[in-house]
Amino acid sequence: MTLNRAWLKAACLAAIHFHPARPVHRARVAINASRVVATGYATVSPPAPSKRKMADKLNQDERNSLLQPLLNAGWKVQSNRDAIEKEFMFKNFNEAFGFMSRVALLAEKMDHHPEWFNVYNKVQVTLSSHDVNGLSKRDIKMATFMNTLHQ
Ligand code: HBI
Repeated sequence: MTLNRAWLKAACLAAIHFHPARPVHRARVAINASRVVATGYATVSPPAPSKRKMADKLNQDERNSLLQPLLNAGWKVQSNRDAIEKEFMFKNFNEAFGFMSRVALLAEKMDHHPEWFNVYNKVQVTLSSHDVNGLSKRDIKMATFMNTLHQ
């Protein structure tokens, strides 16, 4: 048997052995899954907020000091949630999307993302920190950046 044919045979055997659709492989996965359910380890509670992130949740003094400049600049605290919101208007869609693009770069850098809605030249933004279920310094930083862009 030539070397090429030997390699091809080995490759075929490997493909058969590791193919995910292979019944044995599926069976093993099913057994593992049933075992997981049977042992009750299937549900995993969400990770508790890290100490670092909890540390940046706004305390009352910080709410009074850090939030006030934002409230003076058009941000509002939502009535039914520990979050802040603001509606930004731009000359056109291009300006609005440019704003969103720059904020998106910061969001990725911070690993902290706004909740927002855009239609044409309007961008409605809500900021809150999901991992601490409320406002944090990350929201203050992002809101301040947005205001700087929109001046
Ligand atoms: N964005 N607003 C906000 N709040 C978060 O807790 C958050 C986020 N973006 C990414 C992120 N957390 C990651 O740390 C993962 O928890 C998704």
